[in-house]
Order: sequence, then structure tokens, then C-alpha cells
Amino acid sequence: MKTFHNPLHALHQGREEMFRGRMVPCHEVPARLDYVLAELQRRSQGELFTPEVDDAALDAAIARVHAERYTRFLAGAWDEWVAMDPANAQRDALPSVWPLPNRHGFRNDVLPANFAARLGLFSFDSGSPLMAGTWAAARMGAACAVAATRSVLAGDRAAFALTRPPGHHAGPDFFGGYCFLNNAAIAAQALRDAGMTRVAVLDVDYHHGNGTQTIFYERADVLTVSIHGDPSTEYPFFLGHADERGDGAGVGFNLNLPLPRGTGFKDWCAALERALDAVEAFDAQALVVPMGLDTFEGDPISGFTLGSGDYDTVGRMLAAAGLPTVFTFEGGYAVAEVGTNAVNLLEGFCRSA
Ligand code: OKP
Ligand code: ZN
Repeated sequence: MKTFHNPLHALHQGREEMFRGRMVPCHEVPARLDYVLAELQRRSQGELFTPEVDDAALDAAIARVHAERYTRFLAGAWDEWVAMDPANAQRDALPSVWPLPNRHGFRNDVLPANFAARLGLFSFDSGSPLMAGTWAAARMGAACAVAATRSVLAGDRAAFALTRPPGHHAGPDFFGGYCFLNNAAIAAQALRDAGMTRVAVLDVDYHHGNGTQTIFYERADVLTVSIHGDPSTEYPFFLGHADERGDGAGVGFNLNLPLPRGTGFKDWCAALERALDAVEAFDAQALVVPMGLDTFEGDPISGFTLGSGDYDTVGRMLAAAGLPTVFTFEGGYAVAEVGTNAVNLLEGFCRSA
């Protein structure tokens, strides 16, 4: 399987995130990607590429998923942050105030003049620091997703977009959960735009893919399925419940499979079987897998107990869907093991594909 990796990923390197009233070191670190890349090389798992960027085509692919005023905000955010106070150049940008929709006359059509207000308007948490290189890194990540999609459209059975920051929490006009551009959604939409009539997204990250769900919630042409920690106790909390089935034309085309913290591989597998049944019933023509490895037993911020060897089985089960597949790299914070776990999954897939 070809891997398209992001040569600019380390431009995004947050220092600290807010967690329960304290600033703690970021979990989402550049070494995560470096470990996956090294393991792909060590095990000679497929060819490695960096994406070729056609600026106009890339911006068009991003604009199919994200609102123009949001990408414009992201592109200029660092300069605006520093313009607020030159001393800001020494610290990452983090939001600290958010509008409450439907409360105190909040109007979503009026952009606040103050950058601190816009930083809150376009985000949902204070755990996702933004810095000088965030936009360049995230945009090149979208280029990886587009390149992986193109390789699948050209006939490859599967391809891997190896990039960070991750993407599945990013919505049409919001960042959060370490995510800025939704690479998996960009891939799914690019598959649709190339003529695939039905595309399924099967999110196996520990955290619910709230961004992806939001992007496709009212659509019947993209099925979104997510297996994740129950949002009543787990991040991102406000979406991901089993009764969220889609809206309007999209009713029946969103499937959430929340599982309690502590779930092991046997029960997780049963959820994956259900997810794959839904993909099959949908008659998808292509599959996008936001691949989080934070279901691992050693993950420092998550609560499932999959072992390293289990990822081989996950890869084989995903391959059994028999679909052209784009993988995007999402979570996985047991840094030293994330390479092994990711490549176990990809190798398992390739062996049965
Ligand atoms: C991003 B991805 C929990 C803190 C949660 C945010 C987690 C973002 C996960 N103790 N912080 O889905 O892996
Ligand atoms: Zn996650």
C-alpha cells in the first residue's frame, strides 16, 4: 500500500493543552508520525511518497468540506494572534471564550472583530493549540488525503494518508480535538466528486468522529460509522450517542457504536462486525477509514484494551469489506507503540486484500 506522508507535519508542534484547569504537555506530538514512518520503512510496508501539491485543486478539495470563512480564518490566525500582542509570538494560540448557540442573542452571521472571539467561534475546546505552522501543516495533510484518494481512484486497492495534526474532530467550520482540517472527510468528498456514488467512512479511533459526523449528517451519499468510547463519559462528550442517526435526507446514514470505557477486543470486534454489516448494506463503492490507534491498551488518554497483535485482525476484517480504501492517520498517543500498531493494521489489511 502506498503511503503519502506530510513533510511539513512538524511545523505543527503544540507545547501545552488545557486539561482540567491545568496546562499539560501536548499528547499529539510530531514523534507519533515519525514512529509510524520509521516502522513502515523497517518492515518495507509499501512505497513512501510526499504529495505533489496543485494549489488550486487542493484549495478546491478543502472548500468542498470546510466553510470559506473558516479556512480564511485558519490561514490568517497566527498573524492575527501575534497582531493582538507581539508577546503572543512566544506562545501558542488557545481559545478561552465560546458563544453559546441559541443563547443571549448569538448571531452566527456576524464575525466578531476581536480575534480572541473568532478563535472561540471557530473551535470547541481549549486543548488544540494553534501556532505559526499549523495552517501549512494541516493544509499539506489535506494534500496527503487527496493524493491517497487519487491513488485509489487510479486503481490501487488502498492508500494511506500519514499526516498530523489529525482530522476527524474538525467540522465544516470548527477545530478541536487536535484537528483543524478533516482529512477523512476531504478524502470521502473527493471520492464522491470523482464519481463514486456511495462512500462509507468507518472511524475506528477511540474518540467519536464528531467533525465527520457533522459534515455528512444530512446526506445520504456518505455513510458515517464510528466505534468509540461512550460520549456520556468520554471526549468529545456532546456527540456520538447511538440515537444520532442523521437528519433530513441523511436519516439512517449515520451509525454510532459507543462502547463503555474498559471495552476489550472481543466486544470491540463485535462492534466492528456491526459496522461492516452497515457498510455492506449501504452498498458502498469506496471506504475511508480514519485510523486511530488510541484503542490500544497502553494509550495514556483512552480507555479500550486492544493489544498490538489485535490490529492485524482489524486490518484483515477491514480488507474483507472488499472495497477501495483510503486510510487517514488519526489518534494514538502511546507514542513508542503507535508505529507498530499502525503497521500491524495496514499489513493485516494488505495480507488479506
Ligand atoms: C483526538 B483524537 C482526555 C483529554 C481529551 C482531547 C482528546 C482528543 C483526541 N483525558 N483531550 O480523536 O485522537
Ligand atoms: Zn482519538
